[in-house]
Amino acid sequence: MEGDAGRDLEVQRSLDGRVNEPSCCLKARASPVDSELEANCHATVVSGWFSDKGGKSMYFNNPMWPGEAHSLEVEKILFKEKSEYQEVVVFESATYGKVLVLDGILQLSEKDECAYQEMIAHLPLCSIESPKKVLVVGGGDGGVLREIARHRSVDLIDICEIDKMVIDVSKKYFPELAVGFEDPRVHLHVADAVEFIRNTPEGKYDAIIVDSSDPVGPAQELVERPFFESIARALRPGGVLCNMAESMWLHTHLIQDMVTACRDIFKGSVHYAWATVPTYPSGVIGFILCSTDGPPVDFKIPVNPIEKVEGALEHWRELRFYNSQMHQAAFALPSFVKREVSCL
Ligand code: SPD
Repeated sequence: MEGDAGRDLEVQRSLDGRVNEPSCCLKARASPVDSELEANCHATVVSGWFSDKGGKSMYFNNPMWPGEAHSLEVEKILFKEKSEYQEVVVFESATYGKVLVLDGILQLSEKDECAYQEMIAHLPLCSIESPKKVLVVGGGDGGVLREIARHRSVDLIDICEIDKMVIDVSKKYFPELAVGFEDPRVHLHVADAVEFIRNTPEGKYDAIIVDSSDPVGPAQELVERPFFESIARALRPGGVLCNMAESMWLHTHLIQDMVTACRDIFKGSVHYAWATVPTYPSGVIGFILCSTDGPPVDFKIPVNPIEKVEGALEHWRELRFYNSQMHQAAFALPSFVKREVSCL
């Protein structure tokens, strides 16, 4: 129920003396879809606001950003269900469009998803000549696939996502991202990525892109050495990895651990790049870029500039964030990062 009817409901509840009832519960009761969510809507939304909370809370124990909460005003909860792996929530926000949340952590908003998906895809793919075979780990929303599809040279895009519910929800609520699944070069594997990569033939991929959630719970394995070792094995000589690598404002220790592991395992180059994404904690997100032993890769200068890739700028929709200047700028690091993370 929308508009007047919803407002009436809110007034009526107040007259009933339930003035402390948070508006999210009132909104939840105002439509048939949301009423199923009523009992649990506090898990993610309090008084009409979603908060990406660090530290301990009633439902989450997310140690990634203790002492902070990042909030968006919620217009309406559109979906909330527990999959086999995590709680999946979609809500309409007041100012960032629809938002996808997994286990209480914001994964993307329609307004700023372009920055993350474009950078994580084009930083590696524009750093090598004619990428052909690409693997995406995670990325079940399809946004990274949409970006990879801009590269005509690519003839195979494997994606290994563990949670089918993320894919289904994205197809329903985020068609601008899920359009990535429509490309005929895409082969979907709903599976555990650790297992999948372990069984991948040696040297199969030119590029691997790890678009994971934060390393708490099941994604923890995705920042550990054995996983990086399998990735290095699955890449051809001079192949490249681009791995989501958190925030330089919040996670220099984690970044250091990843850089150290990658320097040991990948015998080519290892670099850190970053981009602004306003809805992520601290407003930035980083990427670790590595190449295996083989033809040298200079990540800082795109040898395969997107502006020269035929049809890339407009494929499905215009690029919104990435260009060759942003590529080069992404590798400039603040002094404190250079100090705190050695070998960068
Ligand atoms: N702190 C949130 C990091 C989210 C990384 N994955 C986002 C998925 C978008 N395709």
